[in-house]
Amino acid sequence: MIESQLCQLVGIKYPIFQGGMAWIADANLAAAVSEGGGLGIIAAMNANAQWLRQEIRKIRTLTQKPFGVNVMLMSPFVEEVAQVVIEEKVPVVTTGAGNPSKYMKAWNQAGIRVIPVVPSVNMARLAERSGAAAVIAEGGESGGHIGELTTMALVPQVRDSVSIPVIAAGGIADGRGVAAAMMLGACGVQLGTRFLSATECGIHPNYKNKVITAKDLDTIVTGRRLGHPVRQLKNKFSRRYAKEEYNMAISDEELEAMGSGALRRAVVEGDEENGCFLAGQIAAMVHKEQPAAQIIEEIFDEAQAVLKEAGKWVK
Ligand code: TUI
Repeated sequence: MIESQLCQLVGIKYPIFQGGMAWIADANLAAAVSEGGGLGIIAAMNANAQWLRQEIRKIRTLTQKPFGVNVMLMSPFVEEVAQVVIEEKVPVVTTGAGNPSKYMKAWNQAGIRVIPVVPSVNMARLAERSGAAAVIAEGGESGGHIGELTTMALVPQVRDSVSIPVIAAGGIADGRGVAAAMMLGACGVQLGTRFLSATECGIHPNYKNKVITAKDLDTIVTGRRLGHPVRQLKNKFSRRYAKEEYNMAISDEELEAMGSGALRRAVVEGDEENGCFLAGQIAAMVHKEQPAAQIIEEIFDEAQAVLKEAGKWVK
């Protein structure tokens, strides 16, 4: 058994969070992860209060265990979503793609444990000062919107800069990654891409298949020109977008419009040509579809074996 302060902090068996993946992390996936002993997280993404409230009420019919909501701070509905998590008494809120400071006081007063995703030491310090219970240090190996630093560089620097618990994310697929994250000073991990292959993950079969068959060099980062770099699988859409980013005859607005609706086309329609298939660099380490609970158990069996074995280096 791996004992971690993160388990006590949020009331879970294994110190693992499921990333709040837009269009993907709904009540079904989050409930399966929570039932499996991790923390399932519903992604509020760009959805409105009504959708989020419905998903929160749904997860409560599927599991009694703790769960979280990820608030994407660039959402046009962020204000109403920030209110819904209070009204619905969500136990844990993670945030992404921005600075959550302005919401922290109200969330803390409502008894919510707030755990922001941070891409830098400065953001980690700011999160601690404004009342975060922990931070998720996410390296650029991950899928979706990413920062500049790798997990290997970011996690120990964040660990040295704050006294709240640090959760590692980005580039972690299995027990070896969990063990490595703990060596870097993390007390737990957040995984996104690995859960794309969960049986309970409702993405289009084409999406699952693309992840399962991906190879090491199959992801690409686009969106740097607009200041929002995003890691996704290579396909016709991402290659065209990458090319147009360097085409100064195309305006920022036209570039923005090219990306609009692309994630939905991937998740819902499985459109292999025109969809945006967000995934991290470890997609190549995802081999088969299996229940979320089995994924978690497999990862922690391996992490335990690796951590035990690690002691053998010291003579
Ligand atoms: O948020 C994510 N991953 C995401 S969000 C998303 S939806 C989206 N799509 C296109 C552009 C933007 C968003 C898809 N994937 N991960 C957590 C994360 N947060 N990664 C990086 C950050 C982050 C970045 C800047 C957190 C804070 C931050 O602060 C900057 C500032 O100064 O406010």
